Parts: sequence; C-alpha cells; structure tokens
Amino acid sequence: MNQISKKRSTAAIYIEVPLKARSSNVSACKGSVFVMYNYICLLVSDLELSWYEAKQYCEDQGGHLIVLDSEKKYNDTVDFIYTYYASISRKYLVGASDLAKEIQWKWMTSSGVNYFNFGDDQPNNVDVQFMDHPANCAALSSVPPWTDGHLYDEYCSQKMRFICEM
Ligand SMILES: [Ca+2]
Repeated sequence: MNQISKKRSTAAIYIEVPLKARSSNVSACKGSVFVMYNYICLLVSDLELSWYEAKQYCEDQGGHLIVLDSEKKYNDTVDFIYTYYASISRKYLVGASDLAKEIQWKWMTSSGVNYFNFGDDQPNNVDVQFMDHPANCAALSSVPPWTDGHLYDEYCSQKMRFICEM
C-alpha cells in the first residue's frame, strides 16, 4: 500500500466530489471541507456511520446532519447527489428522527417545520436489513436502485453514508 492510498484509507473523511464538480456550480464553503451548491454548504461522507455517530461527526465539523425541511432545499440536495454521486448506489442519513416519539418526525434544527418528503409507504418503522429493530432515523434514497429521491426510515444503528450541512 503506498502512502497516498494508506492516507486515504485512514482519513476520517474526505469529499468525494469528482473533477467535473469543480465547476461554477460548486465551490468551497469558507475554506472548509464543505462544498457550496445552490447556497447549501454540504459534506457528503464516504464513511458509513450510525446515525448517532454521523450526527456527532457533523457537529465535530462545525455543522449538523442536513435538514431538508423545504421542497427547494430537498430538490437541490437530490440534484447534487444525482449530479455528483450518481454512480454510488447508497442511502444517506439526514438530520431527522422519530426517536423522541414514534411517528412524530422532527428535523433536528427546525422549529415546527413539518416538511418530510417520505417515499410511498414510508415511514413504516421497518428497516429491511434489521427487521427486528424499529426504524427511527431518516435516510435520503437518492440513486439507483433507490431512484425516487425520497426519505426512508432506517434503524438508527445501521451504518450508512450521511450528509452534513453547515
Ligand atoms: Ca419509527
């Protein structure tokens, strides 16, 4: 293993924005590891963490798990993932849960905003990989085979990619 690949594999996180993302549409946010897209400062992880770990990670970076509490912000974020991460078939944890009370979904930073773009039959409190655990944390399904760009509820301890914002 050479030095570069060793460094990459042990790095906590890095931004996986392809070269084509280095366009006028995307720029660095305040010299940070976040990137600006349509006025949203995003950090898309290549790590897979639990929702709790991802929440802490985003906070350690000076941000929080992304809050998609408006149609525009939701669509812009899905566009970003479609454009720059289309080859990656993943769900991404976002900053919503019904941990406090089942079925009462809340965005972690918004007060009273109730915009949740859940997919059909979601949330169903079922994680397909952990059927015996309640699904209390939200993930964005953005790319094939989850092409509908909606939210799904997942088991919070399941390790997944995630999106921070600042
Ligand atoms: Ca739930």
